[in-house]
Amino acid sequence: MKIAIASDMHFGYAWGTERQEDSFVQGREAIAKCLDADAIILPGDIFDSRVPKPEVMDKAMRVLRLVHSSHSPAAITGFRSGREVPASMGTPVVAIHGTHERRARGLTNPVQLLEAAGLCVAAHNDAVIISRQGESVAIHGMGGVPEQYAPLALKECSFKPLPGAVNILVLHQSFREYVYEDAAFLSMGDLPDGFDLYINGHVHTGDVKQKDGKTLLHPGSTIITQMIKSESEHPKRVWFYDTATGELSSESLDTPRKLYCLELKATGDAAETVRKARELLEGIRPHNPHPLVKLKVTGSLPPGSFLSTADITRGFDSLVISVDSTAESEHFKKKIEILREAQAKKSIDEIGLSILEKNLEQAGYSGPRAPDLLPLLVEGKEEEARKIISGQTS
Ligand SMILES: [Mn+2]
Repeated sequence: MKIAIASDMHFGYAWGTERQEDSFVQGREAIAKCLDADAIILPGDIFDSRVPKPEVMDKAMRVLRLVHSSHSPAAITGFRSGREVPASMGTPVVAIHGTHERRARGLTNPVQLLEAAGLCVAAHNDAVIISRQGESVAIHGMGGVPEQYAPLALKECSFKPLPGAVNILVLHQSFREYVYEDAAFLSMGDLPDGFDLYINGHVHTGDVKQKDGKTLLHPGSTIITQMIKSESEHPKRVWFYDTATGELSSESLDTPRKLYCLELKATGDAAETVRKARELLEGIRPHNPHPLVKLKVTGSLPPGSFLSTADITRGFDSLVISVDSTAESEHFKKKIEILREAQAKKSIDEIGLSILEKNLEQAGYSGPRAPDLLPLLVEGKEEEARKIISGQTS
């Protein structure tokens, strides 16, 4: 069978900005390129937020409805959980929720909404069996969980390859070997043995890793979100897995914006730096859609001087520019560094969770449900959160 993979489409990303259509344009191209496959896997972050606006839901559903226009010879024939097999969706789509879509137990996440609309099946803590003429592929899935809980959550799912089938395990986490060196994060060694392919969403740069006889595919995102060099060097793409040969191949997308990562060392005063930055921007050839430009300014400016981003970007209406400056005076630099450090290592969710965990610790609560509490509090479900803390629900 030919299994297509399109990850991290981030529907709704940059909503309300010049880039608000990007996720849908690129997501549509990705899905269209997957339509001749037997089945499609979406390894999380299909949406950019856990409660997408109806406008975002509408556009996303119209993209995913493309699968109804194709007719795969393969079909969903069962679930590890034994739940009911849904009606045909043209080409079967198997999805997990990512970190951006995760909500507390008992609350509906947007991937479950897609399932309710007949646009995918959610594979979290389950395995979806897809069959074609006697051949079966079991797609096992675990949706994104806060990183420090991933090793335990993976164990609790007790994934085992299904005998007689090609087995794929789909996750949405950071691996400490490849993302951040953090001992609490998931490691390749935590992956259950015996799967033919491991797929991990979350990482926005696509590549294939091999370790201890295991093949781990990071499909990468279909949209540029980070504006970093690795995203400008690797194409945005969809992947294909041939279950007969075990081969992975990819097809690049044409619709993503071009990304330019520029660097400038501040030498003279602020005005001189602005002039040099504008010279660099003038060197970028116009293109449609408008290119993304990340301009990094290093070096240092005279004490007390301040670099005006507005002065640099004024008039460049056909570029989407982001200026990142470390050339401010020492006083600003220290403050910026603290913020940057906090942002780079942790998402807002993770920062929120660690603050909550500290408070719980002080309050003497040491139960395992802390990751469920934050989303409940965000939703204003204080009574339910209180019940968990007081041990009234398991
Ligand atoms: Mn993502």
